[in-house]
Amino acid sequence: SIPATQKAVVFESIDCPLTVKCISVPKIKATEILVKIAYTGVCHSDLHAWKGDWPIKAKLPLVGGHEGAGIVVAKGSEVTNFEIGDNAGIKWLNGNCFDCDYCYRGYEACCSQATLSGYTCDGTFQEYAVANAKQAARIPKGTDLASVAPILCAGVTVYRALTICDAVAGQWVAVCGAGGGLGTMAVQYAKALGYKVLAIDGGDSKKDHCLELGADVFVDFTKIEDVSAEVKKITEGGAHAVVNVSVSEKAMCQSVEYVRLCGTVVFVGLPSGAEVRYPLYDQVCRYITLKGTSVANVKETEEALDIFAKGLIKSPIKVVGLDKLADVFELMDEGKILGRYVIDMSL
Ligand code: 8ID
Ligand code: ZN
Repeated sequence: SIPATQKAVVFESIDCPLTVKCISVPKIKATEILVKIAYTGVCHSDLHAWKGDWPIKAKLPLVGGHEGAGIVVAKGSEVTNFEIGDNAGIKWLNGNCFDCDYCYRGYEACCSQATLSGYTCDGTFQEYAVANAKQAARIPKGTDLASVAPILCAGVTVYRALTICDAVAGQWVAVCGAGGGLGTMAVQYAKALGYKVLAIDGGDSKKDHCLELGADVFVDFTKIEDVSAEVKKITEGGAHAVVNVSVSEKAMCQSVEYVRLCGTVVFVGLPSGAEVRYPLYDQVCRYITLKGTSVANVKETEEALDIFAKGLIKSPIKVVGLDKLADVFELMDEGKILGRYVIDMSL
């Protein structure tokens, strides 16, 4: 049976204390499911939301979180694709209209009706969370819900970024921010897609982490003076593609320098207030393509989960209770996390 109240972390205001509170369990609409969250990842976007880093402000008060894996405990009258007891995943893209030009073309995150978990609607830092059934992720029976949680944002986002980066198997893809939550997934999905991976991040523990996950080489931005020159040297002319998941304006700008002629840079990370400036001459005469992308659509989510289900992607996680969210945010702000922290809602 579904209780009337539950525990949650509520962002009351920007930078507010992060304490576990008791709030009402949300109600669902006809098109929605109610998911009992077993595990939820902590993404850097949750930290940006809490800090108010981005131009479009989050709703307040807000329940953050958008990498929630759990079990369907209630469904609306119009829901046909989930049964009570099924696994389900709640992602950043919580719902959309599925009936506009952007949705038809697979750009579901561009839908004017799009709602975002842990940003424009309440997310997964609560025991029971709501999602539109058609947008919620279908997670196969028997899947380890703690390990799959980071796939729901980090995994699907970088999978999409890597499929639009214009590289083909055997070519160099540079992953900048490779040791963090998205980077950890990007290194592995890039290998699964057959790319040669040049991982960029800082420190020996990140180096070991990335090489263990299959990166071909590691460039340490804290030790190498000229990262762009180093990348061009290793790749003999520059990376064919760059997927940049760092939280650094400087690193974003650098990727335009070390991408190869005719190459593509895919921007994913969203450092506060960042602007990327580069010589127009370079873009024109070096034939460079710059892309931005946000999360993934239903189809891409299915594909990313399928690759995970085949055992091709490891999920290096540390599991803590909801009361440790403030500590996780602190470590994340300092760039100290390898892979992902995942919250066990039962702790
Ligand atoms: O759909 C999207 N576009 C999307 C989805 C999910 C997350 C975008 N994001 C954004 C987040 O909001 C955040 O801005 O991607 C960024 C990375 O999220 P994350 O992977 O969850 O963050 P993290 O675990 O803190 O990892 C960031 C890594 O970047 C490294 C850090 O050392 C860390 O490992 N890094 C930094 I900060 N500066 C660097 C630099 N100069 C760097 N790596 C290389 N060079
Ligand atoms: Zn995220």
